Amino acid sequence: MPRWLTVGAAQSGPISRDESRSEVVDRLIAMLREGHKQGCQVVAFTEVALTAFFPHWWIEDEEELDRWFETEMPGPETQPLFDEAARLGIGFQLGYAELAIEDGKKRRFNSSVLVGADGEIIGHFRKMHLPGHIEHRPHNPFQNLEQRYFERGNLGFPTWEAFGGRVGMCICNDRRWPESWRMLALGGAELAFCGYNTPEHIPEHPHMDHLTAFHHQLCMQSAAYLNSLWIVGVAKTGVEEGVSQLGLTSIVTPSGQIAAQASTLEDELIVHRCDVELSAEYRRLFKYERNRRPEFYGLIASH
Ligand code: CDT
Repeated sequence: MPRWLTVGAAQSGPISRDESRSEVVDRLIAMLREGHKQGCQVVAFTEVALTAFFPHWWIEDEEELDRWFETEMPGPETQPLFDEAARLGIGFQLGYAELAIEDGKKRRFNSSVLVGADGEIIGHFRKMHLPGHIEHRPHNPFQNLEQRYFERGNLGFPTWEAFGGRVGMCICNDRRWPESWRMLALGGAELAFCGYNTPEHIPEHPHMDHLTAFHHQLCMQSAAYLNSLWIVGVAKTGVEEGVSQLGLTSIVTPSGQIAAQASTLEDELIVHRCDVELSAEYRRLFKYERNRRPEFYGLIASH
């Protein structure tokens, strides 16, 4: 029996450095409404969806850095997105920079939330694999300071019952690590969301630039097939403050095939009616119960 879930992937075009949260939220709401018109039950937004991707700049002043982060979710500027989603009865996934006070300490994470059709938060994820560098590299055309501005996530790769299936999240660089997908699959994820900000140019390895799109597709399609799950990859794309970013927002089936893909470098919603049961069918085909066992590999995995 199929389990239908209509999913939207809401790609963001560039966000300028001085664009306000409210202006960005309006853009996200426009895509949410479009998703509702097209029958989506859930719409996924990208990584750090509320601002320009600030790890591309060297920021020394702590107060200035903090302004790129959300201290509450929802907060005053994001509440309209939650309200509109609840009004439309549609869920969403949102990536954002999170500033939390934990153990009396200020902590910064690259995070995402999964929100139900009632506007309530179902799940929270913090990016595990942080790319880039800590120090200023003034000779590079742009920075990649995620290792400076964020801490590694401390929530693991949880999964949740949501939208008629088991759902997980990872964020951008997490997609390049088989362990991320494996943990999600061991947690039973049948569908996973992954937002990304991926520059087309790799400053220290320019001879790899032409492989950026290939490596992205390779990760998404192989991860979907090797773990029998749907993957919804959502880009921040276009030329953002001088950094050209990959598009190719796509919905990939557990067969590894691309079911839907964006064709622009702007705000664009793509939609696909996913049969979540296809994940279970591939797992039956490969006899996951018998064959996918962490102890085969000496792995310690919670699932
Ligand atoms: N945001 C993010 O994680 N970006 C990285 C850039 C890495 S450069 C190889 C990514 O994996 O796409």
